[in-house]
Amino acid sequence: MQKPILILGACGQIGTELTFELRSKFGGENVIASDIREGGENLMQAGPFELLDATNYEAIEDVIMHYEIEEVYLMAAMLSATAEKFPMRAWNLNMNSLFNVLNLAKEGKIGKIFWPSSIAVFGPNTPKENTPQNTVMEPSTVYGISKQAGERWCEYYFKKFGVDVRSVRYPGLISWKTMPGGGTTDYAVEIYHAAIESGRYTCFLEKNTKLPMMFMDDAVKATISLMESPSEKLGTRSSYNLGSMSFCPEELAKSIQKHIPEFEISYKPDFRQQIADTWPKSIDDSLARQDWNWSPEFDLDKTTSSMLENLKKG
Ligand code: AKB
Repeated sequence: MQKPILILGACGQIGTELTFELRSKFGGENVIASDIREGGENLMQAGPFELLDATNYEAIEDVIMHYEIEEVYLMAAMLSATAEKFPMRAWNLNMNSLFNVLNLAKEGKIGKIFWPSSIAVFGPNTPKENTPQNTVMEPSTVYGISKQAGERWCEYYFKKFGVDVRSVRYPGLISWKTMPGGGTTDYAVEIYHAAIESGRYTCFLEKNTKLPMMFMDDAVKATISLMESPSEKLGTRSSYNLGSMSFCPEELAKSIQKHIPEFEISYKPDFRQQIADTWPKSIDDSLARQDWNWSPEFDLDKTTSSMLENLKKG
């Protein structure tokens, strides 16, 4: 029998889709969605929903005890662009929420944790192409520093206390159900909405800024498949590199023009350009492929077809 799962940050870009998928797999009543704010009706009505602040240890503990939670997916975080504006808030949210779930697991109150890291753990001195799992990191953003520190703490809690924590370094994620909020890779979602609504888009990154990206279906598949892997197969307890496709805004625009030939893009880089310039262009994810059979399904054109088709139905 499936033991209950708690999603913290269920109303965000990844949290929403993860909640839908876990509910369809394990039944609505076994997946408790929670967030600091209310979400869409279909998320709140298809199973239990709790208003919950991921930085409040006692409140999380109460929910865990009430539902007899076994697994927690901690999806609440402040992303790269917003974190540059509110460094201390970002540090507090990103770190305290992680300590809360790590400590609950250390005390034996939950069995397994998923915590997302990001390509933002890498920095300007990291090799940019085919970035290895283990390499120079030195992140230079508030968000990247919090994710790198988080990775170190995950590995520490695993080694020192046997906490079963699992993680991937997500690239930019592209989805149509929920908008991303406050990230540097958000252009890759905004552009599809703009293509349909107005036929034009002004991009906040330069046309040749290549970044690792992934379609949401692949990201959800990776997350669940990592969580279902036997513990002894997982040699990495900091966070796994996770790759799929890499492209720049100009290539994305060309992919959209195959469906909407009159689509126009222009470029007006802002402060997010400096963040993107410090991140990898492509990722070596051979360890994830080897340890838990990771393999993505969506390339750029398949992503574009799915995004445009679903947004048009809208
Ligand atoms: C962001 O742009 O901040 C995120 C990320 C790559 O972690 N999408």
